[in-house]
Amino acid sequence: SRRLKNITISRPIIYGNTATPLTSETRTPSMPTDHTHLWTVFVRDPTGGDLSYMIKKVVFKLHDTYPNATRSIEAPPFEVVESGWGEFEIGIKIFFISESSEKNISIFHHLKLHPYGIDPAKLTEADKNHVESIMYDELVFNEPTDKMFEVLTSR
Ligand code: SLL
Repeated sequence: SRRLKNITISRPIIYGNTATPLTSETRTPSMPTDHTHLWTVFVRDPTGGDLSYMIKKVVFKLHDTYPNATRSIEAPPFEVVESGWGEFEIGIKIFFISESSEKNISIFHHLKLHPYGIDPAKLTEADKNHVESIMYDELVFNEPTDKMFEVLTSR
């Protein structure tokens, strides 16, 4: 596959996490009793579309306190839903479709469980019940292969 010189093409993604405190309704018997939160870490299209046309898999590396800390997600939604008690850095490795010949990219996300950064006096129940930390980023493809260019521009 040929590479297209002097061409740069980018596509937006969002990544990050949502978290909510566990309650008697959401806690399940299989969860360790010291777990306090339910959370989801994800990579998504900002407009809600399916990213699998360009992303082959996303590998999420959780804290070593988790069983099977390396979670390889090979189909959308590219996300991991877990419970836990602590915040930590999650490694996120994005792998592109093979036709792209693109190297995988690594990003890090600090899992946020607590609603800090808001004036405690203004903290509402809604703020305490739903925490999120979401980043916007652009995947930049320099001199993409002709196949990748076609994949990216045909939608
Ligand atoms: C630290 N930030 O530096 C903490 C680590 C680890 C989080 C947080 C539960 C794992 C499990 C969990 O929330 N680990 O029970 O499977 O020490």
